[in-house]
Amino acid sequence: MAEYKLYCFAQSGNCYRAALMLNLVGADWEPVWVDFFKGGVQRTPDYRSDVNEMGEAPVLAFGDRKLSQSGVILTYLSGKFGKFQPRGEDEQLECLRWLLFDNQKVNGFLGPYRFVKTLSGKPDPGALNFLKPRIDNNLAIVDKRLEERKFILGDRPTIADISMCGYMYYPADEFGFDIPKEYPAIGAWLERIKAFPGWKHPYELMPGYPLVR
Ligand SMILES: N[C@@H](CCC(=O)N[C@@H](CS)C(=O)NCC(=O)O)C(=O)O
Repeated sequence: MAEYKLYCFAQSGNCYRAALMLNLVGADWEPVWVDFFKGGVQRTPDYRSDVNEMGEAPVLAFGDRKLSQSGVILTYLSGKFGKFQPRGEDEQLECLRWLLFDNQKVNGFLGPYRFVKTLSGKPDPGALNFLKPRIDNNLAIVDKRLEERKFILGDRPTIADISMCGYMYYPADEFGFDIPKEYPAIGAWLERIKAFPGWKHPYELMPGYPLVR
């Protein structure tokens, strides 16, 4: 039995952050498929009592512990494996600042946008019109930052990078816009991460692709 189990599904960039980190640090892990689309298993009372009271994936299970929130999972794994860690108080705070900005406003908007547009089966123009200008604004902020440095915090990759790339490797047609093309500094940074040993595309790394409705 693998040391780590990750509750996840292929279409989730939130889950991808954790799955990618597990692969990049060389952890002994296996996925547990969360039937998000058809079964909505994450909304059942059993999932909430046994897996995650917040009703979300990803969840990392090991020993008798369960961690949720990708930022917490990334923080735990970086400490455990001594990889992709921010060093010193200033870098730790800077890392947290980018994790929070990402969770709320970068991937925090990209995920719902793609879901509403492509995966929900019923695109809602009002929701898309609300999210798109915010996405444009926030991707431009990340792109500008990456014009000046190789990784989110500087010369060295940290969990801020692994968090920030969450939804950005999914196909452009699922968003209706091409992130690496429209934001060249983001595109070059995505290529740098892709070159890390252990990198895999979300659809290769997690179960549930292609989506069957
Ligand atoms: N901030 C959380 C977000 C997790 C999240 O929203 N996960 C989605 C799947 S991508 C979920 O499980 N949503 C619950 C639902 O819609 O029922 C994280 O980074 O782990």
